[in-house]
Amino acid sequence: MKKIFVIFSCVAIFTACSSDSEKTASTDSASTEAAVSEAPADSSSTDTASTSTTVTTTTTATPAAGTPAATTPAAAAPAGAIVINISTVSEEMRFDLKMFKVKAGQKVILNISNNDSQQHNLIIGKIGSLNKLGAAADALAMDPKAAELEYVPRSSDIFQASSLLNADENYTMTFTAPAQAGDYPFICAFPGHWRMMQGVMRVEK
Ligand SMILES: [Cu+2]
Repeated sequence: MKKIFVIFSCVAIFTACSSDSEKTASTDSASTEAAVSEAPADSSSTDTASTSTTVTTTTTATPAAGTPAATTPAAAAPAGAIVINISTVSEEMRFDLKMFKVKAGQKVILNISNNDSQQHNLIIGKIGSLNKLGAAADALAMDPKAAELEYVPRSSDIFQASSLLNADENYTMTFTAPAQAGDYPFICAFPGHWRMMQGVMRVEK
């Protein structure tokens, strides 16, 4: 009899937990699709703790069974990864970071938040490619396929690119930093934006 009761309560707890996490998941991703893991970017406002939370949520895309995860969030952070949060600044046509630094070969998790009412994206180019990428971005204004391309120019100088972000949309870019140290320019490639919306990812040895 006792056994049955124990089993029953386990099932009850499990059901409660999993329906809970479903609820959180659906409210968080209510905004739209695009972003891989948009939840943490918003809800994490306190720095150090949130950094690890962000990482965990990125890796643990499906909550469900492993309920104990809730109490040990930092565990799944990829070793040596760096988390960078960058946002567009509302009404100012710029990113809030002019530069961020990463280590060569390091795993990078770049959380991009579009806090502006306009659409923006973020592309990272090869060393020295700023003007070329800017020109390619401006040329998109004449390209009938630009929207389809999410305003990412067709260019071999692009190292990483986000999708086009609507107002209040977030995007998480995960990549391995280049092995070669140097300054890698990033811009918003929506035509005309790059002159204001640019910065540098500095890769250090
Ligand atoms: Cu833009």
